[in-house]
Amino acid sequence: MFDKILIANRGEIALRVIRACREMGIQSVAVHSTADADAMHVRMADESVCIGPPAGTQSYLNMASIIAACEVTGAQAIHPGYGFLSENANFVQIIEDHGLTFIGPTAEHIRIMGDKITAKDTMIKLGVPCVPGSEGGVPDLATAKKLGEEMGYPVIIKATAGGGGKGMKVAETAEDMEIAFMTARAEGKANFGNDEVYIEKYLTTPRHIEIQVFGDGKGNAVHLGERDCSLQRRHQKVFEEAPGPCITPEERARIGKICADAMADINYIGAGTIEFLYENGEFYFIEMNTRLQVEHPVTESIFGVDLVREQIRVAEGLPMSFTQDDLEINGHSIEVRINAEKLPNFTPCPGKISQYHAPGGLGVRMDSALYDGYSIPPYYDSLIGKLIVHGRDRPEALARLARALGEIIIDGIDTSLPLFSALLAEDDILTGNYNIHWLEKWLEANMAEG
Ligand code: MV4
Repeated sequence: MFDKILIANRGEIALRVIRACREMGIQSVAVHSTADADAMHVRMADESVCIGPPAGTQSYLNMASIIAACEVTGAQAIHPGYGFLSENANFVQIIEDHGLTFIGPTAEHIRIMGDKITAKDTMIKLGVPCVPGSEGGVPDLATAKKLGEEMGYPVIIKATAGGGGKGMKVAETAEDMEIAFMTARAEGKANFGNDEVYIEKYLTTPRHIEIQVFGDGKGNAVHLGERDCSLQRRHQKVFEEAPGPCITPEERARIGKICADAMADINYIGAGTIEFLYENGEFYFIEMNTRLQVEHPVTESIFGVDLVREQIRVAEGLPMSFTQDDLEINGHSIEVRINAEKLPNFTPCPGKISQYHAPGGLGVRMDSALYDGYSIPPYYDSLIGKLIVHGRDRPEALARLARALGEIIIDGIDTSLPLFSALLAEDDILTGNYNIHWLEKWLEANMAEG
């Protein structure tokens, strides 16, 4: 059993992990950059270690400093949160070489899922439905054109190492193929040092549905239903909900079992998310994330489980505290991501919080590291809080979201909060009638970016 865990992250997710540690009677160690000396995660942890200057590359991404912080404090395990080093297979290897435990999947699973061609090939073999497309990588333009003709346009060319929409190009017709193929390749090379690409049929109006999975690393795995994360801007999620408003219990059980069985087959350990595009009643795998995700609280809310506690348990070699049969959905949950950004252009807006008041009451969870007088540093992600609401059904969750949005006070900086009140006035949001393009179209029509 761990006595002490180091959290290699900052902000709300660091607090999230510290909270789980405290409930489990485990000591927590915060690490921080010089810019974060006054951050809430440093205040809340049992101990803290400064690991470097403000830039993420020199602090929260600095593996040597983080390992040294473990040795200095006697922490036996590292929780990576999300982002930073959470999906870095080399980091996992180094942690293990130092006799420490990474709270997360194995280096091998991170590596497999980090390369999208390998991930897709693995999922096909495990019986997970995928988007029709090339078998593996596409070596040259001639092959790409041949595949385009065979599959029928539109198609999408994706860099195997891609992420965040980088290295991804749609070819609407054969005429677009040369530019799309060459651009996807060049972006893969420039951003990830890997020019390998693959091709898929382009789905025009899907929803983004992701399945939460969890494994014990010993051949047992469960699913915790889906989240609908279709409302995105520039590949950043804005509003997430569980269960998905368009997914039936039968569909959930079917795709959930496929995912859980796949994870059991590979002895997956810890939390994972299997991402699908969902169109016309069909699920198509696109990628897998081998980390705890930002939006995990909506799943926790409807299942009444603590995913971080479970991550720590399985990392200690303990079984999960539930089986598939124990997992039952209770009600509906919605999360909105509060960013320090100025609308309408979503310009990052760091600065000093002159007043902060968190919303509360039944069915309201506010995960944030803000406090009165806190200065948001300009060096990191603009996410400053997540408001998660839970209700007995979707209308109750929506009403609670509107109510909680009315209670929040974040003064001194601009935030994305006004966006959510505006979204709640839209019929399509109230009825759940949206797909991956809905938000961008709505912003174009309603925000008139300057
Ligand atoms: C697609 C697609 C349509 N067809 N693949 C975007 C980022 C990466 N995670 C996968 N993405 C997409 N892959 C096929 N075959 C459309 C997208 C996509 C998207 C997916 C999920 C959420 C928002 C999106 C916004 C634009 C494009």
